[in-house]
Amino acid sequence: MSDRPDTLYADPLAQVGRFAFDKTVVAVFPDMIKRSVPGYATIIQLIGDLAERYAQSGSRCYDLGCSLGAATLAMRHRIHSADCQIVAVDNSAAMIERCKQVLDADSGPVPVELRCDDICSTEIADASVIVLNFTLQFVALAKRDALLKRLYDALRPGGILILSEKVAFDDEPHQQLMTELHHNFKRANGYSDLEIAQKRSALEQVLVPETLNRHRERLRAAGFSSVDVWFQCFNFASMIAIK
Ligand code: GEK
Repeated sequence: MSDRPDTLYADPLAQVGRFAFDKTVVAVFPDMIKRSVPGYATIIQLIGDLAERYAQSGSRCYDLGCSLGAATLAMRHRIHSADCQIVAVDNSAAMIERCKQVLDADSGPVPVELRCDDICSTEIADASVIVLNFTLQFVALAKRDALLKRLYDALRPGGILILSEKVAFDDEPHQQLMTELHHNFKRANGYSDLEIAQKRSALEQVLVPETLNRHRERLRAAGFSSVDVWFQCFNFASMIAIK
């Protein structure tokens, strides 16, 4: 996977536009996500572990908002159940185009169907594993309840949803502390204060985080019986929900 350094926000911009998953972002995406999301590599590796454990024979495993297919690859190399298929979906044509090259260069044994589609309307059925790795945060708030209900309905009994998100906190001092620790993480990874500020402004109203309690409520309302956090670093968390 290409790993060009992310310098998209390094120079002062007269006007910071809305963040979009276009060709410029795709070109630097592996570097951007690794330097911006604490725990990203660990979460990807553990998605492989969870897929190995929960994938059911003859079922589908979904990577929703797959970007360049990191979670898809992790699952592809760990699933041993017979006749599984991975379905990787993203609505950015630029992401899908590059993801196809990444997957073509990989010889993992599980077949992958790659779809350029909106996860809110794409067909999802007969699933044993569904991954939403930092994707729900980009879906309009008004659409999140219906999407999660649909994912619950598409899962087989015993199936798992892995939901990773940037999260918000009700307690203002704690929110402030987590934001500062996250910005320190980005600084330690070579981003300047200008880059951090411009990226933050680009993501305003594009990436909308919710509290862990709100996520728990939504997952329970969708029908999931077992819901909890399995990974957290600052304001980045991953939850497991089991049907
Ligand atoms: C990873 N999961 O590397 N339908 C389809 N795709 C969408 C939608 C939607 N409605 N909204 C956003 N996306 C990946 C990382 S990145 C996270 C996921 C980040 C896609 C969007 O095009 C982008 O590729 C991805 O979700 C979010 O494990 O950049 O912080």
